[in-house]
Amino acid sequence: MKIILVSYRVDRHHKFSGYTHHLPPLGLTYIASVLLSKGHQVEIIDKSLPPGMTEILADEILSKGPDALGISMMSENYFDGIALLDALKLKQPDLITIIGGAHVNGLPKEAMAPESVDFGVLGEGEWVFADLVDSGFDPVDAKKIPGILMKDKAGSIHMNERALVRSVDTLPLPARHLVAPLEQYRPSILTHKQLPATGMFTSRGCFGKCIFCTSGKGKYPLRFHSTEYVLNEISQLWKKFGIREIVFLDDTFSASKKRVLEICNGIQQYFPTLSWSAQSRVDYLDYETLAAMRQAGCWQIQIGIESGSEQILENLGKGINLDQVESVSRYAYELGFIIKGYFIIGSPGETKESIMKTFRLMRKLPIHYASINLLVPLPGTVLWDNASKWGTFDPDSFYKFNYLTGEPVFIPQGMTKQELMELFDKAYRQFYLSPGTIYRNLKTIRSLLDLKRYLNAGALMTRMLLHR
Ligand code: B12
Ligand code: SF4
Repeated sequence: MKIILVSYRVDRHHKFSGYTHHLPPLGLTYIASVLLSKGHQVEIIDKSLPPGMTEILADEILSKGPDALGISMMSENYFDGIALLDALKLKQPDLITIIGGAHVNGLPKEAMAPESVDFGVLGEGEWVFADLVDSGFDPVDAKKIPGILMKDKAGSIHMNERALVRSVDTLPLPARHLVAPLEQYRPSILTHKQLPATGMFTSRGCFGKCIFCTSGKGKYPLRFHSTEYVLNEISQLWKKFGIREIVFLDDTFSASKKRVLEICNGIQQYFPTLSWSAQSRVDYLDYETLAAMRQAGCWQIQIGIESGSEQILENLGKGINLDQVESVSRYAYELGFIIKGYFIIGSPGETKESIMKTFRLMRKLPIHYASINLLVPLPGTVLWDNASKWGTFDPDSFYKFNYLTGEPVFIPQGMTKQELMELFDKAYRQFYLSPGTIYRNLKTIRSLLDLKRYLNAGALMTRMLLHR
């Protein structure tokens, strides 16, 4: 059977678009590798196109003669995906269409509603997709597959229990050879030191309970790849794809100290010139872990700080405190990491005063970059379920559900849209124009790429300033 897997979004040129990662759609490469192992023919199409190109893409896809097409959807690009499915079904009504991804996991029944959707997958799609193909898309057999979403004859949506890959080491390595040459992808300029660079996972899920995050509702328990699996994947990236830098995309890279120390040992021993970065929670980072990571080539650590107000951290269900934030930042700075902190503005219960606390914290910490985002309630999160109790929110504006527009979609009670936008812009100025930030970043410039990274941070800030 010929299967095409698609990741598609219309590029709306948001003001920060140029600064984000451009990485292969890993979820699709995992699904593809399982399908390939079962002898199916699979292609991956990964496109970000200017408006007005959907029909052309549909023709390109159909010229490949697919029997079935799976498409991955985040909320932001859900309607782009549906427009593509509509165009495809109009031209080839017998094409079987399957949807999956973060948006489908958040709003399964609603996502299935359009006529151009035949099947969907709730949860992790590797084995579900393969079982569905093996069932020949027969409705009676398909209905028994865990994680399946489908339409009954009466038009209602049938939904099985969420699918999870329990033992993640059973997965074949992702079929990265099916996406464009890896050199054509690159992490954001602020997040890589050398090229070619790519993304990789060493675990899935998170034990956090952050109300704004799709990983945070206990739906995706933490599961680790073994150190052998991880080193084997790095080895493949190094030898087969020539990758010299890795962005570990795990939700919480250091969730198991023992395993991180083992991975660091392995990297140091077998790939001593590999450079890499990772993100983690501050309550799962200590000096010893950070030191081992640094010694093994990790140059950037990304930490979710979110707010300078303990009350807001509590409202967000973050489960960390400001003392942890301060000590981890200082350890990381001492060890020579470039530190990127993630911050949120406009959380439930937020006031001008709490935002000022965040500004003060941003200036106080020895961090190099701040990624400051307006809070976006995403489907499938606790925040989504309660957003209208905690503020003003329009749940139908999916295409705005990204952090790139700078336009709030959620306004906490007691604040206005105007206030939020002003404080959001001010946050960037406050951080990037502070003498401490400028000094710390200037100190890191040792190569042309470092200089480029620094100038890009400057350009990002200038763009913010000129925006209004
Ligand atoms: C890496 C990543 C990115 C990369 C994307 C790289 C890429 N090309 O895929 C970058 C940095 C570019 C990115 C950008 C954004 N991201 Co992002 N990202 C992630 C992250 C950390 C990992 C995604 C991943 O690869 N997971 C591992 C794979 C194995 O899981 P998966 O992708 O979910 O796929 C599995 C299932 O979902 C399912 N599945 C997925 N697709 C399909 C398709 C079919 C047909 C089937 C059957 C099944 C299926 O099966 C897969 C295998 O198990 C997730 C968080 C997370 N932990 O998942 C957020 C996440 C997906 N991102 C999110 C968001 C919001 C964004 C942005 C909108 C943020 C922004 N910049 O404003 C943008 C949107 C960009 C875009 N539209 O392309 C949200 C999405 C929530 C939502 N409802 O939409 C998430 C969940 C994080 C969160 N905040 O909770 N992201
Ligand atoms: S710690 Fe990070 S990944 Fe885990 S639930 Fe919180 S925000 Fe999500």
